[in-house]
Amino acid sequence: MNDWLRNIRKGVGKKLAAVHRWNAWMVAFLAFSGLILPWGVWREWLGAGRVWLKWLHTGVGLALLLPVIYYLLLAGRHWSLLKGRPAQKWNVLVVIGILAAWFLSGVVLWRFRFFGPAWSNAALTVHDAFTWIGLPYIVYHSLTRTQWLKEPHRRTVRTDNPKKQETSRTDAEPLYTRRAFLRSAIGLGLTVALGPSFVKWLSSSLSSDANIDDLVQKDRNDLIPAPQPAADSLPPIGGGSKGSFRIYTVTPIPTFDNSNWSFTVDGLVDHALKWNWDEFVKLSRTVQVSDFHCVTGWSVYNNTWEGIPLHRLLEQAHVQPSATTVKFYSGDGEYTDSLTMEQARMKDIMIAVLLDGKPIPSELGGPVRLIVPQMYTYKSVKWLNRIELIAGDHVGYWEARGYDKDAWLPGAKRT
Ligand SMILES: Nc1nc2c(c(=O)[nH]1)N[C@H]1C(S)=C(S)[C@@H](COP(=O)(O)O)O[C@H]1N2
Ligand SMILES: [Mo]
Repeated sequence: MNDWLRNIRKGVGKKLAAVHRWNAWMVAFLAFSGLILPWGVWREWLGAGRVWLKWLHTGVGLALLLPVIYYLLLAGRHWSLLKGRPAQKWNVLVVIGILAAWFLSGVVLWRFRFFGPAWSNAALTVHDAFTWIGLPYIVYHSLTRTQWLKEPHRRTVRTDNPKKQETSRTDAEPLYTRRAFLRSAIGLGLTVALGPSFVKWLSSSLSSDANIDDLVQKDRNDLIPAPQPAADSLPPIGGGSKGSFRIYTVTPIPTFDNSNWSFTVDGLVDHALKWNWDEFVKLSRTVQVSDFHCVTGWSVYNNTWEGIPLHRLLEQAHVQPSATTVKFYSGDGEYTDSLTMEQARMKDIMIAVLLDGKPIPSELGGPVRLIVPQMYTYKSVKWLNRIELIAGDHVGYWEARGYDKDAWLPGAKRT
């Protein structure tokens, strides 16, 4: 695309340069916002701003269609300008391919409700994969094209003084090696900087192992005695979870031991309930297998959860007729969510204590987390330690920040 500069005085050249500039700025913004969005530290820091940033990312992503369409209208003429320059032609094709993959997978992620978890999941993998391929490519492309890396005779090509061009050209010769060196240095630097994260991403997305074992190993919770898995839990009747949990938290990960953990059911109930860990692990549990779908597009399938069905605790506490909402509190002191009374009576909602026969590790919300299989998992409060029955509405953490109050999965049974 160096040719553009040479053809800059021609109309097409100017238009192409403008398209390129617009496209570059939009991609830069998308890269920046796209990298920040899933990043734990930023999730916490951005709070409500994250939802805005997500909308902006989506909006700019959709608007990316404009420069691409405009380019396609000019493409014929651009192509003839690139005659005899296969490398440049390849560059155009690669960039358009990357943009198309980002765009199409982005549309699926944007319309996740229409496409459902299986498609969103595939789309997220594609979106991520092309970030790993596309970003280094584009960063390399823009770095090696900055003015200071170019041969001086390119830089002075615009001058009308032939003498000056002449001198530049001669001066330029020794610099060519410097340019080549810098290019390889940038390539190498990018490989070293991004390679390890790429390999890590690749292996985690290819392996079906959720690494739950690792998390259980280094679990920072210290609750004694450990819950003993039921026969259906170990070996897990679901055959073991498939996929990787992404560890989401809006606070630092809280840890618990016997001295600071308890579980409460209170509010509009006849019998408020409170257990310490010793008492809580003795409550009888059931086992269920369900899928876990985050609204941002990743899923973990076939999780075998063992725990206490929510409806059983509600019956035990005798919910008063005036209660309309069940409010769930996280032991992180920050995160809450709610279900209507009717939703909360669904038989598959579980106060989970074990995952695939092992104690739920602190990263994944242990010792106890909520599981609402028929809804997106922002409803599945981690580090659950209190259930309050209230009259009126409660707007949960993410719902206050723009998430849909209706978290039903497509095709949910709702009973
Ligand atoms: N306390 C608490 N619970 C939470 C969250 C959180 O940030 N804090 N994130 C929710 C979201 S959006 C998802 S997708 C799941 C993620 O669960 P995981 O971190 O175990 O993968 O937890 C949900 N429950
Ligand atoms: Mo989520």
